[in-house]
Amino acid sequence: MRQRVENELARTRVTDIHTHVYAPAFRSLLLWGIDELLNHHYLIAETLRWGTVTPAEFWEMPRSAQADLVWQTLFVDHSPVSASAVGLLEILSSLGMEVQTRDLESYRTFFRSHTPESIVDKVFDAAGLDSLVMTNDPFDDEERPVWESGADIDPRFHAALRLDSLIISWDTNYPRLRDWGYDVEPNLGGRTISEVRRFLADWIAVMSPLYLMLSVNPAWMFPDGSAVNRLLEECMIPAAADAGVPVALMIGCRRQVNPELRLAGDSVGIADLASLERLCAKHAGTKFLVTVLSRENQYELDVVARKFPNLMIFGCWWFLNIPYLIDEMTRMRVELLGTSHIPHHSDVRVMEQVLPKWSHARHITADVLTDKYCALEELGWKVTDAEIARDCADMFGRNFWRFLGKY
Ligand code: RAT
Ligand code: ZN
Repeated sequence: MRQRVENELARTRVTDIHTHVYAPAFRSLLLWGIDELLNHHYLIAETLRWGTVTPAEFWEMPRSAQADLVWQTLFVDHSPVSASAVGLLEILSSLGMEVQTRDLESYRTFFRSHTPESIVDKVFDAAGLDSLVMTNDPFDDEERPVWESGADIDPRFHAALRLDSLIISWDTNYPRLRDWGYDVEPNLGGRTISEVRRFLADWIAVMSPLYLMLSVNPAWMFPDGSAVNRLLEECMIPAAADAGVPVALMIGCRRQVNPELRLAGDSVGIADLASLERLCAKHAGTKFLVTVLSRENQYELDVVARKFPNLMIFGCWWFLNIPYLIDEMTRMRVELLGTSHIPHHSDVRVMEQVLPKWSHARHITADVLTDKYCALEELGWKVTDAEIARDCADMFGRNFWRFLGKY
């Protein structure tokens, strides 16, 4: 049974529904190569724990020296046993490098023989990826001009319109909307709501996003009359409805608990998922794609998903994306929801990271499904290869496209 499940999973094509990588048209925004892999913020956080340099000293260093320090600290001075460190070695190994040489310069040489396009093709092929979804922010000054130039974007890279800059950072960013010709007021008065709707419609027309996305902190309560919820309910949800796309919510990240660590400075907190229930109930006609950061919320999230067909839960987000917790969460979801969920997304920032992410996803899903199918066979229920293939295709992509109404 294990072999049959593995065979089908090896053939299953993946849609990676949330990442932070960009199509090659976005040029330097597409991160790839050994120095970027070493400078991933997950590894930076682990390096700074050893205290050989302060965060301030680290940020002063040139990029390649930062990568050298991460390598020295996490791979030479200590054994690379954390999930992120193992993941890096898995990348090197699956691209054909010898990890035992521990020769950082030879890894640099390997990547120098590639181009962004060649590395994208190589990892899409090796990871069995059909397509992925980027995270796209019109407030990003490097990203916006690429969209405005009408660049030709590799069709394997879909857009998602991320609205944290607009909604969570409203107080900082509303003046930029004014600069761009939208008549908005800080307190959301006057024409603000309709002008924000116009802004969203304009960017939806430019990006054709598969969904609109927002992350909220664990203290998020719904409803509460806050500016965040007004912008969510009066702008984001209606704009998504007009575009016929879901609203994606990521719940439970406490941003910048240690700002010195920059991107690595965010933390986690337990959220109140009764708010999510009230949101799904009030907006029954809206489809919500949701992931939650706290391990403690996972059981509750699965139960909420049982109550609301307009809620599709996805992925093992961020710190949850370690084999130990992916296994736990996938088992619990399968037992509570069958195959009607999206168990994995990669959240990668550096292109090659999809390799270990999706090999773990396949491996752990094989463990879980094998146990379940074996239990069925003990009851006399025979599972066909076609049924195994169907279940894998659902969980690795089709449930997403079906939820979008595009399958
Ligand atoms: O997983 C990450 O890399 C985080 O830094 C976040 O970007 C998070 O996934 C998010 O989308 O907010
Ligand atoms: Zn993310």
